[in-house]
Amino acid sequence: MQGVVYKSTGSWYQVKAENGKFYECRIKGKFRIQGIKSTNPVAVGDVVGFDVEDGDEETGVIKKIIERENYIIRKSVNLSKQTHIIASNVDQVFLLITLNNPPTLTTFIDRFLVTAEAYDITAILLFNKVDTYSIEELAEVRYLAELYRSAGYECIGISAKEGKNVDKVKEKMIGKISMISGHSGTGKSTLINAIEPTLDLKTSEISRQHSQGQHTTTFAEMFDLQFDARIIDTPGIKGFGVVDMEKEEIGDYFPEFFQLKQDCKFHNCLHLNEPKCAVKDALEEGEIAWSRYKSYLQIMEGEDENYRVDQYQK
Ligand SMILES: Nc1nc2c(ncn2[C@@H]2O[C@H](COP(=O)(O)OP(=O)(O)OP(=O)(O)O)[C@@H](O)[C@H]2O)c(=O)[nH]1
Ligand SMILES: [Mg+2]
Ligand SMILES: [Zn+2]
Repeated sequence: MQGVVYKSTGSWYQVKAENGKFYECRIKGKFRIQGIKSTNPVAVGDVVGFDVEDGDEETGVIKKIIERENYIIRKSVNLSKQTHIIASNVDQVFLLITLNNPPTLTTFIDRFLVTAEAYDITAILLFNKVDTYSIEELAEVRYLAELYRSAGYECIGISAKEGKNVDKVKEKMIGKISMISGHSGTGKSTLINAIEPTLDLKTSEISRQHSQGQHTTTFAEMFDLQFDARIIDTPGIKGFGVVDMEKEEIGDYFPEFFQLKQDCKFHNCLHLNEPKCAVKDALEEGEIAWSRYKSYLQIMEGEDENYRVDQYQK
């Protein structure tokens, strides 16, 4: 039978078959596909072929994974440097961003966006918790939204809790598989509940002491919504390590750099110290955000994102 993985807990996979029925599946033996070394061989969103186990109508064994159209993969930022596929075969990803409670740094946003670009997945930025911000903080949100709009991304200010602009987000989800991502505590599950209250997903307050989320959602899970849409809730991610990219390709995953590349003197310009570089000129002119360029340098140097960048420096 063929089905789609809706949830993975590491050893068990919940697979929805074409007949609409769910099966608890395992995998047998070692799975290594497309040469990706990841901690999870099978990810939510994977289309899999599986056999129903003898004498049992509810369990099965996954035999193969149909080639993925795309996937979002990250490298953990701790010493293990393991790679993990967050989800596959998604049409778009919504990145939830909060200014504080918890803070989301531009370096994190940029790494996430680079990965989405690399796998050709549309990313939409949702600035959540707008109900909690002061006038100054709202100005900061506006500044960031403008920055990312000029880089080519759609940005929406929302309040998952109060429902502000949730309809706009919902509209974008029609007919698609959307993945929701962001740090723990940014409101991913709250947003999904606002879109589909019957799901009643678990949410928890962020820790007051550390302004961090509590990692309430522990496994990625896909849900069918009552309107024609599917959504994947994911556990909060701490850091986002970019997986194996060639230095020459990284600049192409910054859309505003890529657009200017043809005006650089050298066609293979890395926008570092080359003469007559259109990207560096635009940076000098203030047309490219300094924070974006800093993120670019960090990724080029293979630095991890904890290496602090003055994110609002212009
Ligand atoms: N004021 C306000 N609080 C919000 C908003 N969205 C979410 N929250 C709160 O933020 C806290 C964290 O929300 P969750 O939905 O659990 O966050 P999450 O991103 O799913 O977190 P993890 O599952 O840990 O990754 C909860 O206390 C929510 O009520 C919002 O728009 N405004
Ligand atoms: Mg959650
Ligand atoms: Zn250049």
